[in-house]
Amino acid sequence: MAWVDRLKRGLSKARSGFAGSLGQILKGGVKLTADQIEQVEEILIAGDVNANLAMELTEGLAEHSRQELSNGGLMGVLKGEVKERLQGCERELTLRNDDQPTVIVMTGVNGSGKTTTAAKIASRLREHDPKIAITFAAADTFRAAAIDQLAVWAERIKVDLIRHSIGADPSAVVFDAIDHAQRVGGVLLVDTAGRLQTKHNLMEELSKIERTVTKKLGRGSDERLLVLDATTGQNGISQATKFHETIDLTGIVITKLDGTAKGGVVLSIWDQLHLPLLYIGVGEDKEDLHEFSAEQFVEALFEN
Ligand SMILES: Nc1nc2c(ncn2[C@@H]2O[C@H](COP(=O)(O)OP(=O)(O)O)[C@@H](O)[C@H]2O)c(=O)[nH]1
Ligand SMILES: [Mg+2]
Repeated sequence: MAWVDRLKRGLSKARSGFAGSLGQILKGGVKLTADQIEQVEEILIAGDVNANLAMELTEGLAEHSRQELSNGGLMGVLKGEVKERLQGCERELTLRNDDQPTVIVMTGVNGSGKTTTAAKIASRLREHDPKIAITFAAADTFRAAAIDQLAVWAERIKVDLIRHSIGADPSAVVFDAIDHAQRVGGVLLVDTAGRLQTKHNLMEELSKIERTVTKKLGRGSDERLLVLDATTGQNGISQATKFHETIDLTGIVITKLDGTAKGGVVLSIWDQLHLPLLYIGVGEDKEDLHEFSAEQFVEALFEN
């Protein structure tokens, strides 16, 4: 199945709660009443668009609604406004072209999709370049199952895996993994733990991993990606802020936009954090992760 179709299928629930009800109001051909404008704002907020942004978007819409727009015209205006808002939020994954390995650290709370996303990114990199060397660092040493899960992916995608036993120091795993990546080159993807109950330790651990990278390579990691579960909605913003304070994130991956997620979280994250969105995930298969395109996303989300 082509990506655009996967995207549309994944966003089908988000769309029905969003475009469906918006489409009714934004049919065009008539001026919007103050009531309707308020309704639009409410629908956007219910779809996880943060209140400020929802207000700004509807203000723009209200202005246009004074003109006589043909059928569907106002929906087009809204899409245009959203796309304009998302300008600058797309960015490709950094890949070094010197002789050093590219180091990508995956972070995020438990269950957000770090391990699967690391695997999906590896698989996409392979697709683009079949000869690229890829190493996984199993730096989530908290649970044996976490290491095994990464091992299964490593076997499936045929990438190297550097692992220690359960309970080992994650930074020691990263240390060895960098050694390995320096020999084989290419890309090192570091899978980390995300337990919430020991948040302070988690943040310390992430800082220590980053220090290990710096000590070993004389520079920081190339990407520090936060993997965010879209179904956490506005909570995602505060999560992102905390991670950003600790490890100076370089970008975001939003997962689980399929299911019950409301697509507006994508707009809110960019609006509030201005961190680029590299990939979005709309399912569990490895084909369900893709480089983010604002144009595609907005079209899929607001399609009637
Ligand atoms: N529906 C859906 N499930 C996902 C997506 N990304 C990851 N998952 C699932 O979420 C669960 C937790 O993922 P995992 O990678 O283990 O999370 P981690 O704890 O952050 O490493 C797994 O069952 C994944 O298959 C997505 O985009 N959509
Ligand atoms: Mg994991």
